[in-house]
Amino acid sequence: MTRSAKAASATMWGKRDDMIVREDLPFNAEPPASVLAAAVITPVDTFYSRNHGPFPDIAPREWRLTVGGSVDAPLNLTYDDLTTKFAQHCVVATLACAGNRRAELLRVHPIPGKDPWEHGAISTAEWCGVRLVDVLAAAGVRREDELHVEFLAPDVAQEARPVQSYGSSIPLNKAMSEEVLLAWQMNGQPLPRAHGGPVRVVVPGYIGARSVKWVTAITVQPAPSQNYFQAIDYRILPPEADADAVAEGEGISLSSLPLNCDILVPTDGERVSAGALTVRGWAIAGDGHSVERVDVSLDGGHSWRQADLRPAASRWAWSRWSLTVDVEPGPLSITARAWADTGVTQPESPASLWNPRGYGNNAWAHITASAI
Ligand SMILES: Nc1nc2c(c(=O)[nH]1)N[C@H]1C(S)=C(S)[C@@H](COP(=O)(O)O)O[C@H]1N2
Ligand SMILES: [Mo]
Repeated sequence: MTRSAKAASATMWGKRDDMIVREDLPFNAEPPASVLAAAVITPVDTFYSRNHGPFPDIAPREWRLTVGGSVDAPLNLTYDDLTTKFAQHCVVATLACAGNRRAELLRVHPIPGKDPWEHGAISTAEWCGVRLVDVLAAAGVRREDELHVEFLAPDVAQEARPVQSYGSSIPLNKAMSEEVLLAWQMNGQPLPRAHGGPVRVVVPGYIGARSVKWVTAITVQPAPSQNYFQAIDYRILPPEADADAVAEGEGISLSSLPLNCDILVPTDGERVSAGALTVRGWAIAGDGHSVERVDVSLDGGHSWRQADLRPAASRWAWSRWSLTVDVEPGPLSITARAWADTGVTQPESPASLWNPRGYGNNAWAHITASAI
């Protein structure tokens, strides 16, 4: 596909024309790192878009949501029911695709058939809607440990085996946490179709794959979803596994995001002026934890300096950091690592994390540039 055709698909879905379009259909696009760096709350036209099928086209008045399974009073809700019968809540939350930073993994060893996401399969928005726990309570959910909540959507994924519509699940304990929303607004606008409008699930702190867009069915059930994207995909397989031959339930299912950080400015290969250089990026800790420190190294991790860390907009949003350093003319190697309130820091190399589907890269962030 030509660059202009890809730019046309970005425009069609309300995205900036400098988005890096990985696939046209299904539409998969990430913003350039320097653009992502510009704002704490990512504008809708800049927010990454990750899809496994064509977008359903559901008018709010036609949309229905069923809530069933291990509940005493199954529900069949209209858009009006959802938006008027429950209290509204907003959460600033970062969504990150489990495949963000995959490009660094496939420079270790190839990962055929998977999009080579660089720095941009992560974005932050203010989401507004109702708490999933309020809807589950209205349905008389049985509060038993070990239950799971499955979300299903109508978009059909040709890549799934067998071909099926998108779905996934989260444990009931997480589903009952106040940060999990059924959202119909993103940054104060009606949720755009590309991001799951009219209504999507937002599961802050978990990989993006669990935030099911265009959700139409919620089922409380004794086991995780059998959907391809829960039972087969979005799992960390051992390096020697054949990703095309794994059975259901093999590998480690991804749920909460790992501690991670990245460098957005300067960008890979950029030529900057010698002298004062402000390095910028983000950091996030796992499932509701906080980032306590970010270190930056200009010598591959021999020595470190602490970056200035700004308070996160919420417990569920990335923390932004920056550090102004003095650089001499010549090649530049910039590395960053974050520390969480639990005292853990990130693994050093993508090589130690390589896995056949290229998920969960949270190695030290690293870019090279040059000063002139
Ligand atoms: N119905 C549906 N929901 C979905 C997906 C999808 O393909 N279909 N992709 C998931 C993945 S892998 C991610 S990372 C996020 C991306 O959300 P965004 O496109 O709003 O950025 O949506 C998730 N929800
Ligand atoms: Mo994702």
